Amino acid sequence: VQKPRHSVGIVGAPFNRGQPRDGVESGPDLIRAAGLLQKLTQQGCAVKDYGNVTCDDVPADEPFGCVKNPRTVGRANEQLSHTVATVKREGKTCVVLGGDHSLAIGSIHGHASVQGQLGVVWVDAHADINTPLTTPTGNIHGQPMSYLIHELHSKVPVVPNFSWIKPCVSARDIVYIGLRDVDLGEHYILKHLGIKMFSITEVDRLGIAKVMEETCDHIFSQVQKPVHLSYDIDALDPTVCPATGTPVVGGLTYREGVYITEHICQTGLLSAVDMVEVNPKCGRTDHEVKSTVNAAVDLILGCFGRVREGSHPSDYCISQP
Ligand code: 4U7
Ligand code: MN
Ligand code: MN
Ligand code: MN
Repeated sequence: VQKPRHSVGIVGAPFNRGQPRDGVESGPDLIRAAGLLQKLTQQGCAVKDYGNVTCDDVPADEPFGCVKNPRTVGRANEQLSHTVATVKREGKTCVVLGGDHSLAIGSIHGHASVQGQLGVVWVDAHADINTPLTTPTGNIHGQPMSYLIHELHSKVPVVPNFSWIKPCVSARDIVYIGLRDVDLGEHYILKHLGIKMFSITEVDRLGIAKVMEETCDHIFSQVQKPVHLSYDIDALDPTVCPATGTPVVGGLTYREGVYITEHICQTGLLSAVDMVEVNPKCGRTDHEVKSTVNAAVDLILGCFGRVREGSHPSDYCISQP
């Protein structure tokens, strides 16, 4: 009997109150229905499904300033933080299936509560670093990083049901990949804090292989640390992944997207993954939904040892004539 290559814990986070569109709450079950657990098992992983975290609406959830659904999003993330902490304490690599990207608050918080200092690789068309004061939309899926970064603590007011959150990530431990729709306030924050980013322009200039080398050089420059990969499906081009709430033209190719996961897997330090913003109701056809869900599955498989050249078990023998 071979030792499993990876021990994986799956958590569904069907959050949808971090943004205005219906449908994103179906992401976890759709990704499971596309065979994620079976495929991970086939490629030699030990997989445990922790089910879905509940995210019931808090009644009379009035906006806080312009921040929408604060109590619902805050409470759901507190639950998720506890669940992710459990998965990490059980020694597994945690995969959180979204749901909108507000779930990164609970996912990263819970991860850091067990592992301490993390490297965060954020793959997205967007920076999701608006504060409750800079947000142009009030949607919390555009804000998760602002609640988590030590250096922004004094700039972020305490939102109702967010008082449990302790900033747990340092600006120098973050790398962004794929950015192409960044708000004014976000760009100021990124530059002011000197956060490492590879916008889609740098992906064009350097190529994805160099981007990933430099990403790992940056994340591991002082010490090796566990990596949290937060993957927004809208990082990929909308021709590949159209079924998402905030598509932006000119994104990563499927191949670049998968290469990111293969490279992070190779470090041996991947400790948690978020796969977020798959929204079947934003697909115009069944084909668009399938293409988006299948890409999400392939990205997760790439995180856990799938290589495109193919592979074989170490005890494999070909038959003799
Ligand atoms: B996603 C936006 F203004 N920046 O804050 C905002 F453009 O998780 C979009 O990356 C956020 O999909 C997108 O609402 C959030 C907007
Ligand atoms: Mn608590
Ligand atoms: Mn995005
Ligand atoms: Mn995002």
